[in-house]
Amino acid sequence: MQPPLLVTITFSHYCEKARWTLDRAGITYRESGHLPGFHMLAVRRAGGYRSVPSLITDEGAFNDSTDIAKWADRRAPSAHLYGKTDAERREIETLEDRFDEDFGAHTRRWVYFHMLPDKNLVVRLSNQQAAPALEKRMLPFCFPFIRPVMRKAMRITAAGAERSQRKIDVMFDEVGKMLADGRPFLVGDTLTMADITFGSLAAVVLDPPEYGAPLGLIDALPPEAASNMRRWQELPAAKFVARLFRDHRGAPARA
Ligand SMILES: N[C@@H](CCC(=O)N[C@@H](CS)C(=O)NCC(=O)O)C(=O)O
Repeated sequence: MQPPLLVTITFSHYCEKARWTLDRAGITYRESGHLPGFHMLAVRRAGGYRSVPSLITDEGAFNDSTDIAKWADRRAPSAHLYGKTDAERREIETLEDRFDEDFGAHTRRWVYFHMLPDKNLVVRLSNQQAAPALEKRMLPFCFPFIRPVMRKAMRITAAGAERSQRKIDVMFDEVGKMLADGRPFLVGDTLTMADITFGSLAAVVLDPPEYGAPLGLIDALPPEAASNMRRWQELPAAKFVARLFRDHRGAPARA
């Protein structure tokens, strides 16, 4: 039997959430990494539905990072992805949903707002990814068509990016307050989906070196955006993310 196939946009933070989850659960998988835009065909071909991450398993396709986490939890209960008690599970599920809905879309929009104007940066970053050579060759020609589609789909405007920046500030503040009592993880005494979700979705604005695909944005984005990332990196919630990546991102279980 083939290991499950994870279809990704390599540098996408929801995809990092899925990769980290599978790695943490010790589940061996193959990754089929793609560039934005090109992922649509790849995911449909593999048997998924449009967006990534999509995990193709012998039980069918799972098209959402949380569904992938729930599947991994059933396969590897001893990883305690959803904690050790029912009360912890409820808290973790609530946090995971909040981070997915109120945070992930904002870190992504903020980064894309600063990245998309610079075609050379997008091409350079894409060339570093573990993605098909044909996609890399086609990107410089297709990017002028892909960029407006991305801007429209994610409502990437100056006003939107400003709103996202405020939302990121608020979430970092809120998580910083949770951590102020010195807890080692957001919920309970072990790494759970609350930490993996927050860490992954924050990572694109913090640039931890252990991220599961090349990022290196802090040195590549315009100075104003980079200095904002440096400001965020100093916050307690960001230092927590840096520690999660350093101590718990772990060796990949990819096939
Ligand atoms: N709620 C979904 C969000 C996934 C998502 O937004 N994926 C983006 C990449 S970061 C995507 O595939 N966008 C392109 C599309 O929908 O075609 C999850 O947690 O998996």
